[in-house]
Amino acid sequence: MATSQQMAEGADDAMHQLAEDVWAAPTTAVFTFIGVLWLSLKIFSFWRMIASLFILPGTSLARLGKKGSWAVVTGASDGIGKEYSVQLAQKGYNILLVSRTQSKLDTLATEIQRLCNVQTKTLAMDFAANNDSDYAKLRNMVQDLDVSILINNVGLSHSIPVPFAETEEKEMKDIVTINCTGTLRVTRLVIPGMIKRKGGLILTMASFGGLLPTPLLATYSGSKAFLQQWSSALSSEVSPHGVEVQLVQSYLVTSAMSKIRRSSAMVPSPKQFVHAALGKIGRSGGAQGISATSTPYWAHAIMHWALDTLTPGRMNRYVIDVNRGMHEDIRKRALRKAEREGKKSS
Ligand SMILES: NC(=O)c1ccc[n+]([C@@H]2O[C@H](COP(=O)([O-])OP(=O)(O)OC[C@H]3O[C@@H](n4cnc5c(N)ncnc54)[C@H](OP(=O)(O)O)[C@@H]3O)[C@@H](O)[C@H]2O)c1
Ligand SMILES: *C1O[C@H](CO)[C@@H](O)[C@H](O)[C@H]1NC(C)=O
Ligand SMILES: *[C@@H]1O[C@H](CO)[C@@H](O)[C@H](O)[C@H]1NC(C)=O
Repeated sequence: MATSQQMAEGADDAMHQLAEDVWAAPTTAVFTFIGVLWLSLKIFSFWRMIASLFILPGTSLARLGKKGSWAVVTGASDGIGKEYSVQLAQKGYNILLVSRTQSKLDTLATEIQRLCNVQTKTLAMDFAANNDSDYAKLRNMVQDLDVSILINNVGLSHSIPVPFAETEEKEMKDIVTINCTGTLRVTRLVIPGMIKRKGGLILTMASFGGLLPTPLLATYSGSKAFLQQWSSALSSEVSPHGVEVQLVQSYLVTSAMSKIRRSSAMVPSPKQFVHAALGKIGRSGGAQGISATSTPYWAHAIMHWALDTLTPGRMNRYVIDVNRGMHEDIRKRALRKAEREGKKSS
C-alpha cells in the first residue's frame, strides 16, 4: 500500500510532467519554426545563386559601350588578362594593352588584329616602378579615346607563403604598389571620361586570398580586401552616372601565377574563367549581399557560398586558423622543392 508520502510524491511527479508538457509543446514549436525558417532561407539563397550563375543573364557587353569604343586591360599579355583582351576584341572592342614586356604585347596585338577586326594600342610599363612618366603616357593615350571598359587585372602575390615578420621589404612594397596604387591610378585616369559619357565598366580582379584573411599571405590578403572595400564604395559613387563597378572574386585559375597547368572543375582555364566573368556583369554569382561584387565561375561560387553559409564565417578565428595550417603546409612544400632544385643545379 502506498503511504501518503508516496502518494504525495506521485502527485508531485505528475504535476511536474504536466508542467513540462505544457512548456515543451510551445518550445518545440518555436525551435521547429526557427529551424524551418533558417533552412528555407539557406535553400532560397542557394537557389538565388544557381539562378544568378546559370539562368539570369548579365549586362550585355554591347550595352556598356558604343561600337568602336575601347577597353583598357592591365597585366594584359598573359593568363587572365590576355583572355580578357581576346574575348573583348571578339566582342568588337578596340583594345589598349598594358603590361611590362613590349615583345609580349606586340605578339598579342598582332594576334588580336589577325583574329578580330579591331584596333589595338600597347603601352609597356612596370606598375611596380610607380613612375609618373608612365602614367603621363597612359593619360595621353586615353585622353582622346572613348574608353568604355577598364579591366584592372595586373597583380602580384608573394612568391611563396611567408610569415609577415620574414617578408622581404621589396615584395611587400611591390604588392601594395602594383595591386593598390596601380589600380587606383589607372582608374583615376579613366573614370572621369566614363562619367562624362555616362557609361562604362570598371572591372577589378580580386581573389579568395582577400575574401578570407589568409595567414602567410597577409600583405596580399590585405591588398585584395582593400580593392573589395574600394570597389563597393566607388560603385555607389558612380552608378548614378551610369558607370558599373564590378569586383570579380576568384579562387585558383590555371596560369603562370598559380603555377597550375591542368584545368579541372575547381580550377578553370583563363578562357573558361573570363567567359563566366564577362557573361555575368552585374550579377553576384556566389558573392551574395556584397555590393558591386561577383564570384562568376560556378565552382568558385559554390565554394564562396559554402564558406559564407556553412562555416562560422570568413572572419571567424577558427576558420582563419585552419587557413593558416593550409598555408604553413604550402610553405613547407615550397621550401622543400626549392631545396631539391637548389641541390640539382649546384
Ligand atoms: N591565377 C590565379 O589562380 C588567380 C586567382 C585569383 C586571382 N587572380 C588574379 O588575377 C589577375 C591575373 O592573374 P594571372 O594568373 O593571369 O597572372 P599571370 O598569368 O602571371 O599574368 C600576369 C600579367 O600581368 C603582367 N604583369 C605582371 N607584373 C607586372 C608589372 N609589375 N607591371 C605591369 N604588368 C605586369 C604580366 O605581363 P609582363 O610579364 O609582360 O609584365 C602578365 O601579362 C591577378 O590580379 C591575380 O591576382 C589570379
Ligand atoms: C594583387 O595581384 C595579384 C596578382 O594578380 C592578385 O592575385 C591579387 O588578387 C592582387 N591583389 C590586389 C589587392 O589586387
Ligand atoms: C621614369 O621613367 C622615365 C622615362 O622612361 C625615366 O627617364 C625616369 O628615370 C624614370 N623615373 C624613375 C624614378 O625611375
